[in-house]
Amino acid sequence: MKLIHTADWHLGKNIEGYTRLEEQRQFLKDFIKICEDEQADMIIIAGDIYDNYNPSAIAEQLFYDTLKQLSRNGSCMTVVISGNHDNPDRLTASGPLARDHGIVMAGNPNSIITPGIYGQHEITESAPGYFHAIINNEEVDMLLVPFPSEKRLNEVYLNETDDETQKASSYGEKMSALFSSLKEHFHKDSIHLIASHLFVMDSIEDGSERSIQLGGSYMVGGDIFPETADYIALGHVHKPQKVPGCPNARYSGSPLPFNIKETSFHKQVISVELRAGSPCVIHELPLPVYKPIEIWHCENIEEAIEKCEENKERDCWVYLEIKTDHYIHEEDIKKMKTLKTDILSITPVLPENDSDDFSASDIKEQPFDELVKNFYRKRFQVDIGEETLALLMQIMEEN
Ligand SMILES: [Mn+2]
Repeated sequence: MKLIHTADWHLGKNIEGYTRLEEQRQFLKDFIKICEDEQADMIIIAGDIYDNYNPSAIAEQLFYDTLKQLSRNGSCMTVVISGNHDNPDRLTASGPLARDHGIVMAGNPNSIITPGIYGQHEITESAPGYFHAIINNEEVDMLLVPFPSEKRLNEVYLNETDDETQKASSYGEKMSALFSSLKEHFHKDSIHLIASHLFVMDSIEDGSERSIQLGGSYMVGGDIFPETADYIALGHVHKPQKVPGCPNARYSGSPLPFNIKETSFHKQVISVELRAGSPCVIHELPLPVYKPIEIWHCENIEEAIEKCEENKERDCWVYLEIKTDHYIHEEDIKKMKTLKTDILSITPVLPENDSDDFSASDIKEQPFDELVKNFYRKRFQVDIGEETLALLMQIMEEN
C-alpha cells in the first residue's frame, strides 16, 4: 500500500497581513499531482488544515476542492485529523458528505468513525480513536489522536474505570496510557498506522508554533508510541524530521515556510510503502519554494531603491533592513513599494543601534516587553508610552 503523509497546511495563513493563498493554491495543485503520480491508496493530513478556528470561505473552498480531487473518485482514502489551530467540530462538519469520496475526518481524540463504505473502501470496525479498514484489499488498523489538548485528553478518560489510566496524572502519562490502550486494537496481519498532532520531546522547534504549546506541558516522549506501529504520521512541527528514538515516526513538516525562520530548511511531503509485517519504506518528496522570503540588508536608502528596481520582476517576500542615520522619508518608502511589490516591512537600522540589531536571530532571546520597546523606538524614533505598553502587555497576557 502506498501512503502519502502531509500536515500543517495552515490554509488562510498570512505573512505580516499579506495573503499566502496563491502559494497555497500552487502547493495543493502540486500535491494533487504527486498523489496521482504515486497512485496513493491512502493520504494522511495530520492536522492544522486551517490557520484558525474560523477559516475564511476561500480557505474552506480550497480545502474541499482539494479533497475531492485527492479522492480520485473514491479510489484513495484520505484521513484528516484536527490540529491545535483547527476547530474540531467545524473541520469535521462535512464528514458525512465527504464519506462518498473516501474521506475520513476525526476532530477529537475520542471521535468515533462510523463503520461503512467510504468511497471504494470499507471501514469494518471502529472504537474511539481507532478504525479498521480494507483499502484496496489490504487490511489497515489506524489509530487517530487529533490534537490532544489537556481538556480533550481528559474527556477521553472521563468514563475510564481502569486503575492505571486513572492513576496517570501528568500529560505525558495520560498520553502514554492512551497509546498503550489503543495499540490493543492492532490485528496481527494488518498494516498498523498512527496519525497524531502533538509535540514530541527533542523535536526541533521552528518558530511558527507558540512555545507555550511546544515547550510547555504538552510535550511527550517518543517512547509513548507503540513499537508495533508500522508508520506514525505526525503534524505540528513545521520542520520535516524523524522523531528521536522512534524511526517510523515522522513529521512531514508544513508545505510552505510560514516565516523567515522556516526558510532555512527544505519542505516536503512523505511517501511510504507499507506491507503488513514488513518494515515500511520511506521516501521524502521535496517541494519547490513557491515564493521565497528574504531579508535584504542595505547599506543606505539609495542601495535599497536600486535593489527594489533590480528585483522588481522577481516574485518574493522581502524584509528590507536599511542602514540610515535618519528616519526614512515617506516618498522613499513609496518609491520602494512601487518598484517592488510584497515588501513586508522596511526597518531603518540606526548606527547607534547596530549592536542590538533587530534581526530574527535575537528575537527569541529578548523579553517581550523589551522587544516591543526596541521595536517601537526603531520604528518611530520615540519611546513607547508606559500606558500603551501596559495595555499591550495586558492584551498579550489575556491571549
Ligand atoms: Mn499545530
